[in-house]
Amino acid sequence: MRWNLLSTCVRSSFGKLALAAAVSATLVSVAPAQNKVELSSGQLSELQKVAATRGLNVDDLIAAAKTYTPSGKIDEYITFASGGHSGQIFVIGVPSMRQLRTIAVFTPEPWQGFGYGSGEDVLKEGDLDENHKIRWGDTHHPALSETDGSYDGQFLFIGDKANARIAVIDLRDFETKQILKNPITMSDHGCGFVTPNSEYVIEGGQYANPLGNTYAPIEEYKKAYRGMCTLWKFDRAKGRIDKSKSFAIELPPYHQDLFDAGKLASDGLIFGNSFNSEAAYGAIERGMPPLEAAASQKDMDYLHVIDWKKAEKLVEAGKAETINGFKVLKIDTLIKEGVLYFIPEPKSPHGVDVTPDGEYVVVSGKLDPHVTIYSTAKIRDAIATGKIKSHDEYGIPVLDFDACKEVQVEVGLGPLHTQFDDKGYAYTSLFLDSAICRWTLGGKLAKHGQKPWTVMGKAPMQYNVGHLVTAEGDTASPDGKYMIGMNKWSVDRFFQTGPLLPQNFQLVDISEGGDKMPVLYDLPIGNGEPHYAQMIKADKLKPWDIYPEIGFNPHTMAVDPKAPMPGDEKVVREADGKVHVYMTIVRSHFTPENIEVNEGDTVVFHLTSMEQAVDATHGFCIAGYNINLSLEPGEYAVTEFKATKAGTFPFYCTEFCSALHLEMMGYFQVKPTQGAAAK
Ligand code: RUQ
Ligand code: CUA
Repeated sequence: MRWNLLSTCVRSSFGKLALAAAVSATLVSVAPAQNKVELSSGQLSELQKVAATRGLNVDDLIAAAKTYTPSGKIDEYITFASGGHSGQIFVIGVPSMRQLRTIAVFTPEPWQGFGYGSGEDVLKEGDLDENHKIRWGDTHHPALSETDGSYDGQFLFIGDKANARIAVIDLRDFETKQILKNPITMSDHGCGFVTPNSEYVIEGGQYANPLGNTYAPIEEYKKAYRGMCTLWKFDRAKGRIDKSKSFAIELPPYHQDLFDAGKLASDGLIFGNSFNSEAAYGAIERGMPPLEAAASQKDMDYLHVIDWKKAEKLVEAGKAETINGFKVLKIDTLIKEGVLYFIPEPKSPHGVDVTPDGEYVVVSGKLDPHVTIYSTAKIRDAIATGKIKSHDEYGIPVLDFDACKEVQVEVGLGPLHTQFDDKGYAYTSLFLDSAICRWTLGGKLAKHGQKPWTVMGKAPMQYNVGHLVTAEGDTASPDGKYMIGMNKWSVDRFFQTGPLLPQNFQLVDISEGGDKMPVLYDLPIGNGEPHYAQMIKADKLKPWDIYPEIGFNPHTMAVDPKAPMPGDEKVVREADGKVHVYMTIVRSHFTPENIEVNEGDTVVFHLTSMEQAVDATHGFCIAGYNINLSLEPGEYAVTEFKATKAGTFPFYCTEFCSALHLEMMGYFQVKPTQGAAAK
């Protein structure tokens, strides 16, 4: 028989497809030896019909086959993407690009019961003070915990640029365990990035502030305002940051931007870039140039090089000062002890990314079509031999640019961030070109037969790509294979959802070399503006399917002594004067079902889910009191509130958990007190 070529959309590339090659065969086989797919002529014409009606070409069919993940099959990689100003983290499977979960971090989220009667302590820890609650965040840079420079799948950290905060997420239950407010500044950006064994989580500042969150007139900017880089000490056994062992590095009031920790060859160093080495602070109202112009006058800004192992020793030796209760190493100490050096970098730089071998640091220049590649060996040598060209206004030694530079590669317009693969390639996002540039690395990572530091090709992005992520692409052992371009604009890619459009995550196949980088899938992100992401091999994650024991408190990661077990259910007024409700939950029943308190009582609900079946989650909401909890199998939750409103308030389960889910309810009644009844 003869194949009828697709009528609407066949491109010449159709001929490339194996199926079409065997034009006169009745059975056509598609390569993979271990999973031989055979299409009968009937199936092939069915496929052609579907393609024709849906307007798909052969490349589309191949992309679909590379990403389509049949029901029940699990993705090879998991991506943790920052949720931007949604304040959350998105969990996305690769290559299917299915969104698996949102992790509530800085913003209350009712489905997870985060911030609606539970998780309050975590959120509170991140408040400015009692009167200044913060209930959102601008998440930028998630960082997976590392062992020897590679992801270990245990913890996840992320910063809040808007309020200079950092959060710790435990990947056993994907829940936020800790939020800390930086005590010395109000905004950050390069947060978080981990040192190779997660000894510290790095939080680089952004907009300079008088340290300690105090006031100083703006005219005193150069004198009173400072930048910073904070090293949060991570206690892996506890799964928490230890604030008492954490410290900050004082920096000049340039706007520090992104940071990365050295590894292998550069272990012990931290690299950070900065813009606004002009120390501009705006004041267009007073006839000065606008900030964006004033901050872009000089040709060079400064790459910061911090020796964190030396800094740690100085802190241990008591050389830090205390600002707002937090240890800070001041600039003069850093200079005297040789902890901090600058290297010129082309103006208005953005990303700073250490190569997998730790031998090079790649810095992009937003206003320069090059990436500048510094050799970490040359940097160490310049420090050791004192190749100091000048000092900045604050006396910080500036190393000679040429002595530290390895090479510059012209990648295109608006370079921002760089990731790596297992084939000796680097990938740099180009914001203005709306593309990702693939170029070859030099040194030990240069692959035989390729010219180092050479552009291989570009993958077009739709549109305005900011960050990008490749599989384990910022570690000592990248996988390559997949890349996601994280595009700020989507313009014409999706249904127009009013004037506010989703962002566009584009999955790119980077498994082949040269200039081959086909886009496989577009995933609209309709929540906040994502920034960075990390993509980890799925089998490195070992999440719990249910909590390990009944009565488990996710905030203490232990069985809670207060967790009620069957037989303990009761409503009692305890010595603290509060009414305690001890409740157990199991399909499809709350015990007790009727609860009555007096108006004005403080009520504490202790709830244990007795469930042991995977995915048997119950919700618990109380009408009128802004409460909704989520109780995963085995979980214990506690919520406390004042019964200030008299009346009858049904409570019910918010998860469709069983055939009798609608019957899973009860009444919470608040009896009016004398005075209230009279009103
Ligand atoms: S940074 S787009 Cu988004 Cu925090 Cu470079
Ligand atoms: Cu439990 Cu619905």
